[in-house]
Amino acid sequence: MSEQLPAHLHERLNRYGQQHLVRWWNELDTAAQRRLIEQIETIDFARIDRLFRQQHIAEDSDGGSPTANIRPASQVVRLPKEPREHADRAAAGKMGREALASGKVGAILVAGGQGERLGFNYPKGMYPIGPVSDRTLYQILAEQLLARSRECGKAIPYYVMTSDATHVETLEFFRKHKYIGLNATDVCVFRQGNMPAVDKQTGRILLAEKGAVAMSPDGHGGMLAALAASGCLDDMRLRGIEYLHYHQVDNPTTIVCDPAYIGFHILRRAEISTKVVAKRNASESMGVVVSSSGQTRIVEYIDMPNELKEATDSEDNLLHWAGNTAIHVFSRRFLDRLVAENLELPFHLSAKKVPFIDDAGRLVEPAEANAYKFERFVFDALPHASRALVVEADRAREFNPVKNADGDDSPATARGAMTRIYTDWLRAAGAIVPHGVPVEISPLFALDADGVRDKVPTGKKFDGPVVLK
Ligand code: UD2
Repeated sequence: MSEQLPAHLHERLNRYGQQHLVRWWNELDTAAQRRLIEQIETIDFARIDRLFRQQHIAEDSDGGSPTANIRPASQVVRLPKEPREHADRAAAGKMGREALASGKVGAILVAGGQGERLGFNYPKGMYPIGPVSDRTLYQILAEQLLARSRECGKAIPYYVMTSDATHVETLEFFRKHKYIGLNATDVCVFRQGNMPAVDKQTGRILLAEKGAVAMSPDGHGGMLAALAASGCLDDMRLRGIEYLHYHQVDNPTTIVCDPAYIGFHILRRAEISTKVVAKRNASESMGVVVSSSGQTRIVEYIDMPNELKEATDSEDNLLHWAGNTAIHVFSRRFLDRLVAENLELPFHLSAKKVPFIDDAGRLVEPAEANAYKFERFVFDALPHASRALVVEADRAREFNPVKNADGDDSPATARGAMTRIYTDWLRAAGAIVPHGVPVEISPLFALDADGVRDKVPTGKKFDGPVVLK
């Protein structure tokens, strides 16, 4: 018995030229028909249509590029050099620890990405990155949060954003690993929304199977709607959370809930803060923090013309040096306000290879980008902030992401960075670590060099691979 496609859906599909989505309707069993109806109900066809047309207008005309009158980021808290700057950073650390100790701080982990570049068939957070222990990215980041909670004497809630691509396996991972020692009630795993992929030429929505639309996560900017829809924003309010430390799953050297960073955010009365590091070179694939008509913004690397990427100042340094680490602090009231104002972050279209079912019913694996995906970027909230703070971070210490299977920003470079950081801590504590000996320090043993100093006797020699935990 075949379900009838509801008349209102038929009419909507016809109106937007998307009736091919039900071409295989009669081949589907009732359950598949119901799933397809559910998917089609979630699609805002008018928005997809508009976004596709705008993209073609943008492509056809030079359209007043988004980087018309940008200036280098202003109001940056640079890495401390002068004694006063060190004193400022110490005061910020004190303020941050007070906020942590009074239970005002939560953490957001974005882990919904599909991690295509890594070639790993599970959620990226499950990637084994510990240089000696092979502990996963999820474990290393969650252990940091647990260590920070113990240090400040207050549970820090972890809001973990997943997508259809990562949700089930992430939930299973945390359950299987007993939430890495965190209270299960302090880990809120919430799922972001999806957007369909469309054919790059025609704008037609693609089918991934005869009975399923090709859907992808709607970008880390989907976090705003997902925090509201999942009740996580209410949960933050109920817990008295005022500040959220936001970080990506791909960077094991993130200083999760860095007290000085949170402290600067509070002292400078910012609504959103962004940590930046100096880009390695002009062509590095990183968004940059800029000022544009008095507002702080982030321009993604794909939107930045080369002449701007390569522009230098009188000392031959990159004019647009402030690479976006995607480590933010958000004031919860700022997020509340954006949701209350129904702020719709803009969608960015990116050309991708998306397998699809062709008109003859065959699955096609395209050799080149055949489709557009639609993503929201969380940093597009920046222009809506009354004050947006930019804080420089020490790249070698804090920014060593896992993005590519090899080369730059790969598991090898991240493991190398972790070994270097942990070796530095041990040597600073007076231990002896011969060159090339891989050492690993769990956050539960120590969060920094000071923590190691308290636990490792001076002169202790490490002559083989070791995990201190
Ligand atoms: C991002 C930034 C880039 C730079 C770099 C730093 C964007 C568009 N670019 O590049 O400017 O800051 O990071 O490492 O942000 N994610 C979701 N849901 C999604 C998409 C992504 O949760 O729908 C998460 C993903 O799990 C990861 C993070 O967002 O933790 C970054 O995702 P990405 O790999 O798409 O961003 P990338 O590395 O291209």
